[in-house]
Amino acid sequence: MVDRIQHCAHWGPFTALVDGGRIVGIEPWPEDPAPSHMLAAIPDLLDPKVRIDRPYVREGYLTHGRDSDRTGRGSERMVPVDWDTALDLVAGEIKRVVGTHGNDAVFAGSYGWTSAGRLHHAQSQIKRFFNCIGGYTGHVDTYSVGAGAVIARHILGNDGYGEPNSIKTIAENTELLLVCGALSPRTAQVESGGPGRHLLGEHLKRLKARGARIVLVSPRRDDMPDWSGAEWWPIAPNTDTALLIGIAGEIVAAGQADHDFLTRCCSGSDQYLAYLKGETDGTPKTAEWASAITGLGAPEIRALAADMVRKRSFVSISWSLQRAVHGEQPWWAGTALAAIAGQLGHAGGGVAYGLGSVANANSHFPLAPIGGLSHGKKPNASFIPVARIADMLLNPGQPFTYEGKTHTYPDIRLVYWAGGNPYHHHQDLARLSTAWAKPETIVVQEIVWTATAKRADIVLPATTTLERNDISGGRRADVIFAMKQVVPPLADARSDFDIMRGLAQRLDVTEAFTEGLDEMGWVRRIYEETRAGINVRGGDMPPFDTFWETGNVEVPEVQLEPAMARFRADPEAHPLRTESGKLVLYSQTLAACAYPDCPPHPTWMEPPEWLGSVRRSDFPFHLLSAQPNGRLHSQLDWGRVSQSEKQAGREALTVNPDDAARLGIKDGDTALVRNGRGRCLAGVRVSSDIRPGVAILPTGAWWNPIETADGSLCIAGNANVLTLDVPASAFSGGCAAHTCLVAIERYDGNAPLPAINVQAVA
Ligand SMILES: Nc1nc2c(c(=O)[nH]1)N[C@H]1C(S)=C(S)[C@@H](COP(=O)(O)OP(=O)(O)OC[C@H]3O[C@@H](n4cnc5c(=O)[nH]c(N)nc54)[C@H](O)[C@@H]3O)O[C@H]1N2
Ligand SMILES: Nc1nc2c(c(=O)[nH]1)N[C@H]1C(S)=C(S)[C@@H](COP(=O)(O)OP(=O)(O)OC[C@H]3O[C@@H](n4cnc5c(=O)[nH]c(N)nc54)[C@H](O)[C@@H]3O)O[C@H]1N2
Ligand SMILES: [Mo]
Repeated sequence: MVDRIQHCAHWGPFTALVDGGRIVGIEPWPEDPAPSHMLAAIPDLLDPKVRIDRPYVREGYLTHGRDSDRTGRGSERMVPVDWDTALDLVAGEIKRVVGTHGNDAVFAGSYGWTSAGRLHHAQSQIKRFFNCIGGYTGHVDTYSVGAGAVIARHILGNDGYGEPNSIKTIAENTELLLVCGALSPRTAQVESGGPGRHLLGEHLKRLKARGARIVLVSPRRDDMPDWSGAEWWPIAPNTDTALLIGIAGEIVAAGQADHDFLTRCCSGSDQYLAYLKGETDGTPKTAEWASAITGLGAPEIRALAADMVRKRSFVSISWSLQRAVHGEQPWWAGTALAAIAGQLGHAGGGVAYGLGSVANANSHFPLAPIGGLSHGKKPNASFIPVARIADMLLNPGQPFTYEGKTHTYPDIRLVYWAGGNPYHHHQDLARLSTAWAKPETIVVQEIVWTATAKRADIVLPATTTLERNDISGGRRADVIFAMKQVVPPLADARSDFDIMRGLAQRLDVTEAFTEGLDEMGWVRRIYEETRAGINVRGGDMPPFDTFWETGNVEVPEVQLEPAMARFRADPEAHPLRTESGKLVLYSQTLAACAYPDCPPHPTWMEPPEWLGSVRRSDFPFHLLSAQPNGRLHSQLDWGRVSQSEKQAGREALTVNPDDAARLGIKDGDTALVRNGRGRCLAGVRVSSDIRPGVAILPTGAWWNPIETADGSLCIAGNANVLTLDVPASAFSGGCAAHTCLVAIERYDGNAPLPAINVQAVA
């Protein structure tokens, strides 16, 4: 008999077909018009070759504890132990570190996407646990949007997710859509907490059917679907700020700026307009000026400026643009452009960040108060901007800046990571490796033997989402799904909740941690909290038992407040939460900071590595480590979908045919990609969909370094051996992965193929 069991992943809802405890099929939810192709890899979550079957302790750590040789991480044998031994060891170490050095000495920021369920959400579980015992050093912001969220808070008064101009409103009203970055079903496949229906394609089709003009500004043509009919403007990476400023400068020079909006609704427009006119630096920001930086045509830029005023126009800026040095600037310059062009506050006009970057970004569903596991209150203040992890470990006691204030890095003795993979997500992995040897103890709670798990002292095996009960519900979710247990737990693996409960018992905080609830008790509570929140807003949802029985429930749609329209009509009555109550075009806060890398108005500044830089003679290519099409970051890299998109077992590197000819490489060859920070191998893919001088190596291939005569070489093609670990600016400290120059050559050596399925256990 085949059982049909409802579940949901980050890339969508599905029914698992189970026969005799084995998954024999995965069916997408029939109501999803565009299910993700990644669903096919779901059964690979249970692959015993990659799974951690029981707790392990690094041999040197088992013998010497915190006095062990920490450089042995990643190379020493991992010794299997039973759960009591592992949990006693972890609990004892937490007590020791907290008792001797205080809670700030524990880093439990534990960034990472883990699995979709809201209860077993690993980051929430460990934050809740550490809050029960006095706190931890955490992180603020995300790798996704570090620089962008910070600048948006200061110029718009929200984190940039709040702009209510939905993709539906755009599809219905916009006449000219300027897309900087991507607007692509590729990234819109996924949502933290699980998407419901994948609707981006349908909205784009409606926009196209209305005859809207779409301009795709991106180094790659496939950042929008072919059928969208977008014009492709192949910009040099990291130069969009110059384009957006140049367009604004042309509008101002043509006397077409919306002075009414600038005067009533913006603060500091005089200073910004002076910069555009060249009054402050002697350089008028013209189409020709922007053309020289971006590599785009000046006449086209000038014509686009006129069109942006004439039509109902919208600027869509991907999250990717701010994952770069000076990442604040493209968001700010795009917002300023929408203001100058007279578009903000009109339906289908304005600016949005990250449209399509994930499934529900700017979906037309409101920010439904979807429940989750409460973290509780954090008793201590210690934090870092998330992407400063290596910097923190390397520089205890040293100052760092964030949002205009100076703070001090804590002295971390214990790192506890659950549900994230820093050896995937962090930049400059060689630097991270140096930093990783600093803490006395590293605990990693994982489902599979990632590079991070292999470099832990104590490894705690978690069940996958398929082995436990949970509930979905992402930001702006349109549907919530029951995530029912599909198969029994693998070997000795335990759910994230069970593991943390085991630690809570050992630290005498069981009641505070569990509140007397078990797994299903918590799933029920999370649902009922969501239901209560939606009922308060006039919506209606069935009781829990009906939901669990049915397997899913629609989240009622609540009318969005047209906040920008209200603000435009009466800015005094509806002030923004900014320093002036208005849209900030010149920031007094930033003027006071006087950071050279984040000036008080949108400004073009050369990044340290880009196609216009002098370093280009040694490293001629701008590397973009975009999100992979066939997996979520590093998750399921071993799975059938991710593997099918590789080139001869290594991550595929896409380059332009002219570049390939010059380098003497062709489809299927192996390339050596290198710079001063690291080296990796990749499979060559040649495509005219990419701008010359740019190479794309999707992020997330499992780091697989080997030692060679020329130093360390990642044979799998992990882009983060090459990327730059610097803050986007002193203001945000955001991740700057997309600022990176490399050299590429043909590789004729005999390095082995990546062996992803090899356990770290001797
Ligand atoms: N070069 C470059 N680097 C980047 C980016 C880029 O664009 N370029 N993007 C950045 C961005 S935006 C992000 S969000 C980060 C993503 O970085 P991460 O979120 O760290 O990446 P994931 O691969 O999703 O890591 C999640 C980990 O959780 C584990 N896991 C899955 N389910 C469970 C579970 O139920 N329990 C536990 N305990 N563990 C589980 C998975 O095996 C995996 O190792 O990467 C960043 N890094
Ligand atoms: N399939 C899949 N989807 C995902 C993820 C995944 O791992 N897999 N990860 C999810 C996560 S956590 C996040 S945060 C989002 C990220 O969403 P994004 O940041 O939007 O995704 P990226 O793929 O990094 O970048 C999108 C495109 O931006 C373009 N780009 C990069 N730099 C520049 C630039 O300087 N100028 C211009 N004009 N274009 C540039 C690149 O061509 C790239 O294809 O994606 C989410 N969606
Ligand atoms: Mo992200």
